[in-house]
Amino acid sequence: MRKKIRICASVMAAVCFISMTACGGSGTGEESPVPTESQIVQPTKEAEDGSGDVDKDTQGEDPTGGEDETLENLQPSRVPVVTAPDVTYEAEDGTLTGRAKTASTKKGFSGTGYVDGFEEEGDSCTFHVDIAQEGFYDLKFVTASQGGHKENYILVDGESLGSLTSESGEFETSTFERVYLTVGAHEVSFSKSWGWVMLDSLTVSAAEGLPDDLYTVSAKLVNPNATENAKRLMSYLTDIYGKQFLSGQYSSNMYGLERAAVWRVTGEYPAVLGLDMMEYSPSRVANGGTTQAVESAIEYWDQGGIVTFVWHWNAPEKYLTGVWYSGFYKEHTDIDLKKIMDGDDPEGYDLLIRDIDAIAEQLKRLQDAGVPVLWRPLHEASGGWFWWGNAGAEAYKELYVLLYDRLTNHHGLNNLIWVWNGQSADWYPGDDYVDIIGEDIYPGERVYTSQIKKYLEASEYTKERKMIVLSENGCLFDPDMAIRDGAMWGFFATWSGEFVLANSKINRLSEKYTEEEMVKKVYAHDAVITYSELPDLKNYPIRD
Ligand SMILES: [Ca+2]
Repeated sequence: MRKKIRICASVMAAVCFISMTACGGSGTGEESPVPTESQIVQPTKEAEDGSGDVDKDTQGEDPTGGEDETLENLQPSRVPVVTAPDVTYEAEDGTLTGRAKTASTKKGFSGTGYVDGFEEEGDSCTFHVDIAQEGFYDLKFVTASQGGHKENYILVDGESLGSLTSESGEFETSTFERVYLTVGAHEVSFSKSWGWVMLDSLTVSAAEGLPDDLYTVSAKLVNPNATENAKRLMSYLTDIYGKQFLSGQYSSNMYGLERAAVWRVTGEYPAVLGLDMMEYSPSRVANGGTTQAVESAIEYWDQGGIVTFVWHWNAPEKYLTGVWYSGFYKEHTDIDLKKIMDGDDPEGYDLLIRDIDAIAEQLKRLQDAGVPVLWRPLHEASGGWFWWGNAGAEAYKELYVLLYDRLTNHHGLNNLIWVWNGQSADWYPGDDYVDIIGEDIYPGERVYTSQIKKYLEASEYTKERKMIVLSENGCLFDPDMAIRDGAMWGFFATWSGEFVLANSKINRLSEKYTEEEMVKKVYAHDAVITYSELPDLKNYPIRD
């Protein structure tokens, strides 16, 4: 069965508003949220000449597209487990740059000392590692913090692998799991991000194989009353999990510039459209905030796409102390979640319920239209930059469960697939409230590594296997590296604005975070599902 969908050019132009939000610790979030006239987008090339029309195949007979044989080949390669013995390299024997210097005052080190003085950008210590057997290795760094939680960069041969965390004032091991190393010489660098650590040594040891059941997840949703369409969507996600990645992109709406920019260079649209409930927060509505996010989600689902919603929950008016449209950041509100959850601010509790009920109305519109939602509220909590993450894990978990209960049991919202995005085991609310685990990762500019470390960490938040997704990303990852490493993110969802757009008013791709060649590679990759490759989700078979 073939189905052709036409997008009306005039509608496309009329509803193109700029996406104005940014997210988390890496976002900007300070721009005016109300689109001005100058932000109304002019018709783009494909809108004018109709080249933006979407052809969409559906595969009614075989919803997986009959590619099972190919899929088998795409499963993370079972690279043989390395058998080489551990080798330890002392930091004091490494190559130091900038202010990094050897020291021996603090006891507990191995070798003849350690390295400190990581103070300025560029301060680093490089270990020269020799590898005799190709495969995956764990890099075990021994560090001591010079004052609480610290994060610093790890690079292998100049490629960033992400951040290494040091917590203790005593020398302790922090492991970077599953780093792929070829035979020969490699440079492993510890480079200043936050600085203020003492680096003692690096031990390179053979990594264990991945757990056999890493991608074996249930399609059963935590809400026993989940709608058919929610079950169908989760069944599809489960079927492709461990084999393929769904492409995703945050954008202000279906015709947003971010999607158009991806299409312009790849000829493909993302399978998942990322949207925000932010403007439905009562304190934004009161200030004139408007959005068409729900309408757009309905249209996208109707046209065969998948939608995910985050909620930048703008705190109730009475707690806003800074810029009203930044009222989800802790700095712009004096709301005390612990006080509210402890029963010491009953008015605050009522206001939170009022806000939840306002969002429930919007989610209800989606449910009434048959739209299942990959629902990601209270995100990035453990980072502490949002007010819901600023009062500790316990208050957050109480709020998460309250939100789940209110939406599910009070409002009867059964179209939600719950994507938990607290990003720390201590903040996990329990298996009964989570369908999918999301990690948001902004590794820097043009860092295409798989982020396997975060993937494996997320897999250990719970004993029951849950699907793991990259719920927000800055740059894209290289699918070949992810498959090799086993970082089989169920979907990715690139954040909006500067992460994709070179200019906030036209659909020109920015190469700051991801180069055009990599965007093309990702969207053309056999293991990446684009919008045009989605099956007919409204008739997809429901798995147990
Ligand atoms: Ca040492």
